[in-house]
Parts: sequence; C-alpha cells; structure tokens
Amino acid sequence: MSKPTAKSKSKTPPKSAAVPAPSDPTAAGAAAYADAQGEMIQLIAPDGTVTQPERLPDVSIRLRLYHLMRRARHFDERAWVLYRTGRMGVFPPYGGMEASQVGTAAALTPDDWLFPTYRDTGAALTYGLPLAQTIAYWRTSPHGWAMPENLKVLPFYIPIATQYPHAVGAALAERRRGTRNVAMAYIGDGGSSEGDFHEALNFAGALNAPCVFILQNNGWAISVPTRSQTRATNLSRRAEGYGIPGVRVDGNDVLATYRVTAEAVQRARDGEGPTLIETVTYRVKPHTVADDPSRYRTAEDTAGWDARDPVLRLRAHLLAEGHLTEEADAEITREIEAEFEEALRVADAYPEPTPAEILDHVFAEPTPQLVRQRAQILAEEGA
Ligand SMILES: Cc1ncc(C[n+]2csc(CCOP(=O)(O)OP(=O)(O)O)c2C)c(N)n1
Ligand SMILES: [Mg+2]
Repeated sequence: MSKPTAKSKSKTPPKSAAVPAPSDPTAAGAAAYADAQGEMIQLIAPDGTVTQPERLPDVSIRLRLYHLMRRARHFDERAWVLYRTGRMGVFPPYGGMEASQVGTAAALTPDDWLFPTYRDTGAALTYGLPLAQTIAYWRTSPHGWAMPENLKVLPFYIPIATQYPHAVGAALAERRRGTRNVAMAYIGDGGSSEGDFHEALNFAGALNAPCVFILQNNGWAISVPTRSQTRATNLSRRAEGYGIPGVRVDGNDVLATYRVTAEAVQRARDGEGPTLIETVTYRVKPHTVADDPSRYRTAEDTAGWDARDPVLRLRAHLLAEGHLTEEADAEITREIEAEFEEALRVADAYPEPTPAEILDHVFAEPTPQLVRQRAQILAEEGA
C-alpha cells in the first residue's frame, strides 16, 4: 500500500472530531439524573426506601406493577438471546426503562389508546399486546403487523415523532364521540426536538385534547447525548410553552410513574386537557441489538445505572415491607418463563410469510396500486 501523501492526510479528520470526548457522553444521562433529583417526583429511592408514603399506590397495584415489570424485562432478555441465535429480527431493547413504560401504560384502561414507538415493547405488552404477536412483530413477520381489533394500540412507530399528532387526533375523535377515553403517546428525548412534537402539544393544548404525552428522556438519541441535542435541561418545561402542565418524574421509580400518569389520565378524562410527563431514565442497553455503544460511551457511564435499576428498586421495597417473599418471587419467575415459552411455541408455529403478504394490512381496503402490485408479486413467484 502506498504511503498517504500530506494532502490525503490532511483530508482525514482527526479522530477526536469523529468520536466525542468520553467526558461528554459520560455526563449525559447520569448528570441529568443528578440535576433532576431535586425537581422530579419520586416515591421510592433507588435503595427501595419510601420517600413519599402518602402517595404510594395500594399494595395490590404495587404487586401488579412488579409482575408487569418482571414480565417486560423477561421479554427484553429473551429477545436478545433469540436475536443472537437467529430467531428474532433487529430489536430495540428497553431493559432498565421498565418503570418508565410499565408504570405509564398500566394507568390506562382498555378503552383508551396507546401510541408506542419502536422502543416501547414494554408499554405495549403492559397494555395487552399478546406475547406471540409481539414476538412475530419483531421477527418482521406479517403475523405481527395487524394489531388485534379489540386492542386500541397502534403498531410501533418507527418514524420519530409522527405518533404525537396522531394521538391528538384520536383523543379529539374520542371526545366527539362523547366518551371519556384518553390517548397516550410515547416519544424519546430525541423525538422531542422534532416539529411534530411541538405541533402536537400546541394542537392538544389549544383544543384541550384528552391526551397524555410521555417523553422518555433516556439520555440518548442513538449516539447523541440529550445534552448535545438541546440547551434545555428540563424537558418537561417544554409544556409551559403550550400552556399545559408538565411533570418531571423519576423514570426508574414505577410507583412514581404510575401515580403521576394516573393523575394525568384522570385530568384528561375530566375534560381538563393534556399533560406532558418527562420520565428521567437511562438507555442502559445499546440503541438496538445491532448497535455498539462502546463507540460513543464508556462502560462506567452505564454501570452507575445498575444501582438505579427499576425492577430491583421495587423488589427491595416489596421485600422490606413484607409484601413479597423470595419464594413468591421465584414463583413469578416460573410463571413468566412458562408464559413466554408457550408464546414462543405459538409464534414458531405461524406459517412462513410469503412475499405478497408484505402488502397486506397497509389499508383496510387495498388501493388499486396495491392490488396490481400484489398480482405482480404472485405472478413473479409463480414464474
Ligand atoms: C423522522 C425520523 N428521523 C430520523 C430517524 C432515525 N432515528 C431512528 S432512532 C433515532 C433516535 C431517536 O432518539 P430518541 O427519540 O431519544 O428515542 P430512543 O431511541 O432513545 O428511544 C433516530 C434519529 C427516524 N427513525 N425517523
Ligand atoms: Mg432517547
């Protein structure tokens, strides 16, 4: 190989320009959490100690939230293993964000609406998306694409922020129909810099839409730390610009996320309009199972978050208060594992998808173009 000339050398950007300095991303999530401590709602501290006893949900709700978080985590962990063995497609993990997803989704009733992003499998499972269908979805199988007719959950949104205006539309439709149902939509810190986010908040505020907006600040938009995305340091305050309440909550405390969301849902049902809830959490895992975060952040950065694990936090609380025993916990593990393996058997038994199915489930009634394209695919297959 020839030696690089001085000219070609000067074209290569210095390494430090391409890879952010470690101190920058390291600060992003952990520092945001530390900054937020004083101003975010928290009911139990990271070690499980109760900080606001008067606001704790009933024990039956606490136990339900624990079960749902364990179930969500199990899915996340199994998805990794299945991906590595070629039995799952590219999957965006949410491990470590269960309190942010489960606590919020559990505050809805089945008559409401849920608008999840690709990150929110934990929220969709909590809301009732069947396990086997969810597995099929992340296998990119058409068997996972059409949401069950009796479940008001939208397919996972991949284009950032588009779900927010859609949720406002669904909320307004519910009000026109004279119901008390609400629409809840999720977004990430990165998504909250998109125009759709701001338009939706303004639209919802101006028309007093029964909406609950969940903004999961997990410290990262792929490789870009929240700090570099915006100069705003408290994303819940974005609500002020639209005249609606903004709440900042410890996104790793499921009792807090549940309590705050249940209150926002109630306000929306009572005609008091939308709320923005920022859940301060952290994306401990890579962006997707195909991402390598060691290229843009350090292992120490993520390690600090183990101590704030949402599942272990609630577990510590329940054990300390005598609401959970080690035996009961082991039984939950057995139950969750058996449920998942059964769902996997069901998903494995779905017939192999055929190429023409890629056009099914796009519209309720296919357009003339889709009818033509389907016929063409079938003809090519037969050829
Ligand atoms: C409209 C649009 N622009 C860009 C992308 C590419 N993209 C995929 S994920 C992502 C980062 C989103 O970060 P955030 O909103 O914080 O969500 P998180 O992945 O952390 O859950 C981007 C820019 C996209 N999917 N859609
Ligand atoms: Mg993010």
